[in-house]
Amino acid sequence: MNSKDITLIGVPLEEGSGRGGCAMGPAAFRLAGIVKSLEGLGFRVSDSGDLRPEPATDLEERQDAKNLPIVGAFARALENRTYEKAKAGTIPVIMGGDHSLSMGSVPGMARYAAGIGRPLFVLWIDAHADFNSPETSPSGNIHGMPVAFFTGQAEFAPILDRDRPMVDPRNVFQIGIRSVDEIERKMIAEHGVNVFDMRAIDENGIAAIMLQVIDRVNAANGLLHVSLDVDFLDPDIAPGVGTTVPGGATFREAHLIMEMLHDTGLVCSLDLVELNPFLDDRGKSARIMVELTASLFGRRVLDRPTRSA
Ligand code: Z70
Ligand code: MN
Ligand code: MN
Ligand code: MN
Repeated sequence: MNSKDITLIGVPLEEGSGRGGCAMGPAAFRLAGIVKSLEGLGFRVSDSGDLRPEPATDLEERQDAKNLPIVGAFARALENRTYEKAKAGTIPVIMGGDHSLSMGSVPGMARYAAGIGRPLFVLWIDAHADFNSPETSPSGNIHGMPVAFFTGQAEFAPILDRDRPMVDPRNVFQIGIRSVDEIERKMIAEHGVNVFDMRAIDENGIAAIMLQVIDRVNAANGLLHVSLDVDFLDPDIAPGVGTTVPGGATFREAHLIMEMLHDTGLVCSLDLVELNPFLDDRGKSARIMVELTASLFGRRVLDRPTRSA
């Protein structure tokens, strides 16, 4: 999208992750200078503050989907806020919060995309596939379920309208995957999710993978939602996350993804998730996430001719 307006949406949600800390994420992104850094790139930035919904009284507590009343309430509030801000012509940037928030942001963008007659694609940048359902989840933590939810494969409670636009699982691209549960592995294959695991990155390089993704979105005249989980990055450079997985992406690989995406003009919205400031090392994970956001929105070292579609 070529909008020069960004709306920040704070989502202090941690109940999907099974531990405390992610609720401090929005404050850490602000402290790391996300507003100034985007303004410096020529954007008008409006911070819409933090969502603070009450737990939903119509959703029940259950062991296979922990804290559903509050996670569901956040999903509802965020679906709405994301949709409204996109419809108003701005680019929603969601500051999490744990990854269960994508049960709100992605459906909100799917509703927006359907309204303008374009397909929504999702780039899931994560160590995890997050394709569990309450039936398959080993932990009951909802942050391991959002992809199954927004593709319509885990309709575990009336959280959002069942008739809402879903994302076609074949329009989901996952990059950096290196921790997948047994049943989850079968599910992503069965539903045609496009998965580029760490081995694919090592064998082909990030650039070749990104060109494939970009070509697919371009060919369909799609919109692209980017969902960036801190644990995509190697724990050495980004320790501020509850579920560190060894063998993550380098600083250079992550920046290259963002720079290539910027040049396409296809990105309509962004989730920044799983930052846990309580586990961070002097703010370095918050800072790297803000730097990656700046690269996505056009920070570059040198001008270069843009690659034609
Ligand atoms: C595991 C589960 C997960 C993020 C951990 C872990 C899921 N597959 N997702 N951290 N972001 O419990 O479902
Ligand atoms: Mn995740
Ligand atoms: Mn993850
Ligand atoms: Mn199915």
